[in-house]
Amino acid sequence: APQPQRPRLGAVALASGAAWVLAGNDTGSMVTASPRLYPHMWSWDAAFIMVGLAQLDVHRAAREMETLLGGQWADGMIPHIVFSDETGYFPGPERWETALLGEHAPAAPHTSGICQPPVHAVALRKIVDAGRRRSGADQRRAEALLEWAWPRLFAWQRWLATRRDPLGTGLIAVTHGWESGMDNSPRWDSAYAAVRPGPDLPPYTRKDLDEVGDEGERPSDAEYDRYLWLIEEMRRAGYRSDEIVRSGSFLVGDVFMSAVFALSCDVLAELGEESGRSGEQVALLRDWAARSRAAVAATRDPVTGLARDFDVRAGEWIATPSVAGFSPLLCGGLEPDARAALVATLEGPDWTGHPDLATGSLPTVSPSSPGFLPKQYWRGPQWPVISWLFSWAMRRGGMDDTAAGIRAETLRLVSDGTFAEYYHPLTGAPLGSLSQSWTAAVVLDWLY
Ligand code: 2M8
Repeated sequence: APQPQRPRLGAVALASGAAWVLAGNDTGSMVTASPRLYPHMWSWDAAFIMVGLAQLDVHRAAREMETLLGGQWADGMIPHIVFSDETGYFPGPERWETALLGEHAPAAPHTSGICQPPVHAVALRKIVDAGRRRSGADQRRAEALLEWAWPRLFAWQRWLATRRDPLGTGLIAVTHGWESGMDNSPRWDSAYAAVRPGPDLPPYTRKDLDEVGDEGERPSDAEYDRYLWLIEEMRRAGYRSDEIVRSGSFLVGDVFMSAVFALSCDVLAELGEESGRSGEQVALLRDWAARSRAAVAATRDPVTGLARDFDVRAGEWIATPSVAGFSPLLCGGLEPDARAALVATLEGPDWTGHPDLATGSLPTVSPSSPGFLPKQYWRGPQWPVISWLFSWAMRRGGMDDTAAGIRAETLRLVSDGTFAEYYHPLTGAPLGSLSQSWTAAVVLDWLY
């Protein structure tokens, strides 16, 4: 396989570089997702950033959680963006206008009106563990954060369980591809084909293309029209989640979101048990976890064994394979044979064992798949943060060897020291934004 040509950094230099990236993106109260492309706080980026910060500075990590939850809506939703004062991103607060139109949105800070995958309980776990390991003031800060954040994260999980389970099965639905975190994954192509932007879509100018030189690394204009149209629908529905789930043009049971939800319910329940939280709330978390775990397992394609999304509007399974197919490995729930088969697929020649890959980090789409586009955002590139999440969850689930392999191969990928948003799977070239915070953060966790 062709090897990346850039000089490689050793662990000490790599960890220093990662810490430097986080420091450079830190406004004091938030570490923005990246320096120019994303100068705000993104919900699931922030959680991964906390995982990295926890290794360096428990107090700073706790502060990050407080900033994020400072944008939480009154109904429990954690919005996908908490805006800084920067103007360099579209759609910004003036396009969303959540404080004006949405009854649950805070007046300040400015927030978007959709959500992202609920990885936040994992971040809280990491901060608490780091604090307890260090003891003293770090431990006190972490315990105080646990006390303060637990009910807020419980409210967030409850919002997903009650507002986003339209089929009543535990399969958590997204109302916009951005909510999945995997914006333009081929997973969403069929559902987006049914989204028809109206002639009254207010005009707009993209800003992302100013920051990423090669537009082939970003979603297309046709995709953006659909992203903006869904926001227009939400604005007109006053950001009422019941109305959006009832009538929005896009509603998909997201198997990856559901697996992350189940995982986080369990992690939050454990934290609750350790800190003497109400048995009733802990029991609810366990119930939601069990329900979503079963729902995730039930999505598997009978032939490939890969988990699938369900297009609620069309009433059909989405057959397009992607990294989300491995979602059962995040939350458990498979019989041993089925789990072993799914791990074998992950390590096999269509995925991390594909002979053309520069490193065995997890690609977002299989290089064997017709939808594979090696530099196109969520259509093939390797995202270190996705590999981190699978590695962390698989280690937790007892799949240590696979977890260690993903870690080692992804560290090899990122040892060029660019901390790119995503990487070309066949060459290892950095793509998208450089100095992306969540890439730096997960590298720090891996090296500590
Ligand atoms: C990307 O998404 C934003 C929209 O939310 C964008 O393209 O403008 C995605 O990779 C998403 O998962 C991520 O949270 C965000 C910030 O890194 O960028």
